[in-house]
Amino acid sequence: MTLLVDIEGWDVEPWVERFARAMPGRMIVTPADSFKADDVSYAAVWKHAPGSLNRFKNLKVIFSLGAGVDHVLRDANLPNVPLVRLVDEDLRDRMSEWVMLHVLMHLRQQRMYDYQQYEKLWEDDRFQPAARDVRVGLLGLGVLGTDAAKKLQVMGFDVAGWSRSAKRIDGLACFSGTDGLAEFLARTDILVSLLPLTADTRGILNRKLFEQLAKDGRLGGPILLNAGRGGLQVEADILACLDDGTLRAVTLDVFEVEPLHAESPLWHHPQVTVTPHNSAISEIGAVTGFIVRQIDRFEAGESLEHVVDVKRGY
Ligand code: NDP
Ligand code: OXD
Repeated sequence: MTLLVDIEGWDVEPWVERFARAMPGRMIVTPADSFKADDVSYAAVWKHAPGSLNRFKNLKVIFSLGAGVDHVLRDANLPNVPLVRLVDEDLRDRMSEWVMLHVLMHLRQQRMYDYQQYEKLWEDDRFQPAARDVRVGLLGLGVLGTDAAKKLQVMGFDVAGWSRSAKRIDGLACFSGTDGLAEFLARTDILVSLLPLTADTRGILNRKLFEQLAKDGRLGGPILLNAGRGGLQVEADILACLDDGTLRAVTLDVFEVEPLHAESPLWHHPQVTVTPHNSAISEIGAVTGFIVRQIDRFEAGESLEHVVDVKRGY
């Protein structure tokens, strides 16, 4: 069996090396190598060229090297084989760290204290609300959203979540579907987006949604964090809503176009914090370990885990 590692935008060599170490005796190839297309049984991909997987007639499984699969499903000519997405504790914990960091940064107004330090200003008279008085809402209660929600609860925040299907999670106010969205938004001071990018969620982070966020919160206006995908957000609306006070501040890890272009006003907006799509990286050892386990299961006749529902889009 041959494993094709097809990566755009990251250095492929360390991945090939790690797969080769983890799967001795197997062929690990990249699209740039010469190999027999018919020998390829598995493909591990990050942003492969659409249409390029069709020539592998004996392909059995496609593995996404990330938790999101929009980069795979944008391929309209995808072979009809199972698509497995990454579910991994390391990635999950990294995402929760990022969420905690930025929720706390907004709660404790750290950007303002950075500025004060720079200006040598000793001013400690600003109002500091308690975490219990701040309502955080997770858009998406999947693997990542649920873990972040639980960790925010430990810090004392008043946490709710929104998902497609109805859920019951201890101590968490759960809302679902289009019907539950308005009520969820109306009780949210800090909105954390951990949704996948699908036909239903594209552009969901827009003015209409921001205007439904709580207006009576303790932070002086609603705050948005998005680490889901850039395609969820309408950046022109985010900027206009920051300028007219509909939003107080945002932290964005993902963008409509990545890398974020140099002219984007998001870079230098005083109420915007930018991170370069690294809230939760795919750590090579953790990801290759996950894929090797899935291949072992598959070859032992067991079912694959975390197979994507292609129709649903995640
Ligand atoms: P999951 O599939 O486990 O969870 C997705 C959640 O979104 C589910 O709760 C699902 O609802 C909900 N959802 C999907 N569509 C809708 C909809 N139309 N309306 C309401 N809720 C919806 O995904 P993960 O938690 O593992 O990952 C989420 C996303 O995070 C990934 O798809 C990826 O885009 C992004 N990501 C970003 C990273 C980064 O570095 N910035 C790193 C890793 C992931 P239900 O539970 O009912 O199915
Ligand atoms: C992912 C990502 O989907 O890194 O895992 O964005």
